[in-house]
Amino acid sequence: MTRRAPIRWLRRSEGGVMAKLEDIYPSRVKAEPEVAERRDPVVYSEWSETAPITREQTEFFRKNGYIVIENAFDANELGLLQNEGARLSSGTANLEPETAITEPGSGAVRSVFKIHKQSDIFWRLAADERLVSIAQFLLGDEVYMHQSRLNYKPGFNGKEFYWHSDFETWHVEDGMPRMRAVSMSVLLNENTPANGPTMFIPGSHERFIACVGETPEDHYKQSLKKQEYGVPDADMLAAMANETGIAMPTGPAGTVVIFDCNTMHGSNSNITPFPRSNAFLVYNAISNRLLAPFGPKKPRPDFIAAREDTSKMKPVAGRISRQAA
Ligand code: 6CS
Ligand code: FE
Repeated sequence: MTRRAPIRWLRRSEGGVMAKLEDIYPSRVKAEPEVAERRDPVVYSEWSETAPITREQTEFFRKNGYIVIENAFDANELGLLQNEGARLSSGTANLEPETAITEPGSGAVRSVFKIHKQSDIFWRLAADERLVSIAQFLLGDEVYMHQSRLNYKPGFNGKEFYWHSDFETWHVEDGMPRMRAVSMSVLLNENTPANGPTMFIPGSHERFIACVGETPEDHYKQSLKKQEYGVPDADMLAAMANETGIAMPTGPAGTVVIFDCNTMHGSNSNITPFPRSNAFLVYNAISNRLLAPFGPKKPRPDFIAAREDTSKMKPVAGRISRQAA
């Protein structure tokens, strides 16, 4: 039984009249976790021969909430991306200070955010037609970059990302209205079963897990290092994992793992010598731009949740090269 969510006022007036917007995915408001059915499509477009992915890939994504695209980028492109990734974490890239996140317990770089705005090469990757065309197809709309980040998961020091749904955070803390966003993880190093690849619970995207616990002030300052709010409870996770198992896509650098904004995922710490650096690009539908957060009053900063530049992305064809960045 889907409990009707409390009516909430839209904090952005439409032509002077405050429109009411129902929060259909309330979370962090109850003392007990809850499960609600997804109330949004997974694939927003009809498949046809002109689609950028096969019918099988489309149906796999609809059912499981993720797909794997192999060999999307060639060795030359990967060399450019890997060198650029190293430059961004070197301390000499003149980054916006808040965008570089270190690992809890060490000074190792955990993530660099907003890479599409701080690097021509990563801007070019984000705008690549091979990625944007799939995002447009899955979301059935023009798209913009909601968030980009390079998660380095360095050898020995790369700590885990506990289980979570990105959408739960993006809805509660960023005001993302509906499930109409998709993440693309471009593997810059080989992801093996040993060095902390992203794990998914297949089919979990079809349920919205409402979490407990009130969001702390400036939560992102903690959550980007180690997320402790907006994470599902163990019973819920166990039930889902027992139902459909845990998938752990691995593959060589150049593989792209695409997953729905609401697919439950996480990854283990990396105690191997081999880094697991992946570039994450989050495409949001133009029709799904952020409103006021459904939880805390204060929106998160632009480097995590784009509000300043939500212009539609124009896909760029061809291979990534130093000149064409
Ligand atoms: O809060 C966020 O937006 C970030 N946190 C996680 C664990 N995944 C999505 C994103 O990187
Ligand atoms: Fe995530």
